Amino acid sequence: MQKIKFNTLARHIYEEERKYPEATGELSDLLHDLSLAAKVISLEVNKAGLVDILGFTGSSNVHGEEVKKLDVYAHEMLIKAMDHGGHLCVMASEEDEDIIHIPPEFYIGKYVLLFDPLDGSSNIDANVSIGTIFSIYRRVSPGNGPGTIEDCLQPGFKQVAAGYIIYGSSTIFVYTAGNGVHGFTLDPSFGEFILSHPNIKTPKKGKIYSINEGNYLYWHPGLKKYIKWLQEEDKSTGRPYSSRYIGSMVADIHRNLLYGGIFMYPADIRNPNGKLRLMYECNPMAFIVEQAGGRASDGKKRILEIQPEKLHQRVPIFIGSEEDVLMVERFLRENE
Ligand code: AHM
Ligand code: MG
Repeated sequence: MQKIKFNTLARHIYEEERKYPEATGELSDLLHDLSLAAKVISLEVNKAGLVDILGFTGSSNVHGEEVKKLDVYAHEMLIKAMDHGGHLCVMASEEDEDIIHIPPEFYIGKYVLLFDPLDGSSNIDANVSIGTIFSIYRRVSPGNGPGTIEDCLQPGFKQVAAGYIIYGSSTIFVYTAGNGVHGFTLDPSFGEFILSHPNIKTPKKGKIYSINEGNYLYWHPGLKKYIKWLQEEDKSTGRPYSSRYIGSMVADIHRNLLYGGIFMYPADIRNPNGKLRLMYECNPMAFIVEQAGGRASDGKKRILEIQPEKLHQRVPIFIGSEEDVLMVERFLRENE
């Protein structure tokens, strides 16, 4: 078993920051505040199964108080935890149509935060893993006033940091600040994220594919051929692959990151741009997977190089082990 240094997320962030003498500590503060929000959301997610007894989400609880739906709760908790730290100039959330301004009474900072508060939220009632995804950029708009939409619409390669938190059999916080990918598991007894997955590297080639096969009929012919190819037997290329699909992107990609494999949410006849959002889901996950040695594309182009046009833009995504993503790109190209 690999011996892992006993370290907390807070200390790890601080140690990483010290490697860069020019660092101001602002990014560290942001990551720290995010981890605090994650702990609070994690507690609430763990209670989700009790809402039938203690009060339904979206209705009133036993005290007659309004109980928020968990994704709305996570959205509001993140804003509450992040808006007054003095390091952000603007935020955007998958749960909000428009950008989120920093209230005028708080300091305006130089960073931009985008997040999907609770990805895979349709899985909540079945006790299946769900997660929070975040993405951090530097502001690009001039001046020190409030940030603008321009600050939010930056291509993914400009991300300064990205991460996700999965609320699963345990809660794990995974992040990159451009210097590798590191994972921390929450010890619920004393409420600290402890380093459990230092410097995650994803296998160059996997044995797992993850896609909603119910959409088969609507796929691109190249994709149909690729999936059939994965299911054929050929020992020299490690086929057939196993199929695994949770339906929570963040959990599906996390599993494949550790074991190797490919996650796909393609475009199809009904959804010409796929389903997943570039700014809240695809960019942060692409940054993390690339940092772990993997690859992420829309079938042709690197996800991180797509110039976003709108906040809630959707893109097809093929993400995971490098050789697997290269292979699906080839099938798509050769069967145009
Ligand atoms: P959400 O942000 O509303 O939860 O939707 C995103 C989720 C992803 O986590 C997941 O990969 C995908 O939707 C599943 O979609 P489908 O049910 O079409 O397979
Ligand atoms: Mg989502």
